[in-house]
Amino acid sequence: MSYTLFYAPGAASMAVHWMLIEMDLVFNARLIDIDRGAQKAEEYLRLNPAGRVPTLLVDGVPHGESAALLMLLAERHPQAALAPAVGARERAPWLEMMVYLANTLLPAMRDWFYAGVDGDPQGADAVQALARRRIEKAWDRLNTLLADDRPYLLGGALSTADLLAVMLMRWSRNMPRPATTWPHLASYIQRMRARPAFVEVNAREGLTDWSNP
Ligand SMILES: N[C@@H](CCC(=O)N[C@@H](CS)C(=O)NCC(=O)O)C(=O)O
Repeated sequence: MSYTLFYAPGAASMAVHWMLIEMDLVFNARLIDIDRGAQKAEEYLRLNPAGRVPTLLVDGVPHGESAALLMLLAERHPQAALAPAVGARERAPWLEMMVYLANTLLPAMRDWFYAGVDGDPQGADAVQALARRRIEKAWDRLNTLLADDRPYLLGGALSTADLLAVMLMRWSRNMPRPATTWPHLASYIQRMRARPAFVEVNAREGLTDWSNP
């Protein structure tokens, strides 16, 4: 099995990068400078027609979409146990959480950061206001879930949902109300940021602005 990840520091590729490290897999990492538009280069568009990161070459075949890549990796490496097995009690809540994060929270984040780029700049404020409301509703929901002191989103075991959620929580760090201001999210984030693989992905991506003191 061979993997090459095309990533940008702190971008939607981060959860995939983190998972590859968490699973201790051998992979290549290729930096795409999205600030300079490298995601729109013809060569990259052949791999990822949307012109976005991440792209993961799996045995030479390109695939995109962060949540799908996390689920695919979990399926290809069941021994890492980052997804509940088919038929397990936690399988349905895991599927539900992955789709919720990918389908509700991630697009709201995209709207928050790209309102004036993906849409009409004149309407950007209204798009951002709605995005903010959706994002904060998601933090309310996850905060309530974690109020029973479960260590991970699905209960007792780390899963791809944690990697995706924590990456998204990181993105809120400069928002008016960052995820860290919700009490149960704050302690969850603290625990997740202490994971050696999270520390390592930050180091490899050169990120220093959202780590534990
Ligand atoms: N739904 C996609 C979203 C990917 C995405 O929006 N990536 C951003 C970085 S976080 C990107 O590539 N931005 C550059 C651009 O849109 O030009 C996923 O989850 O993989």
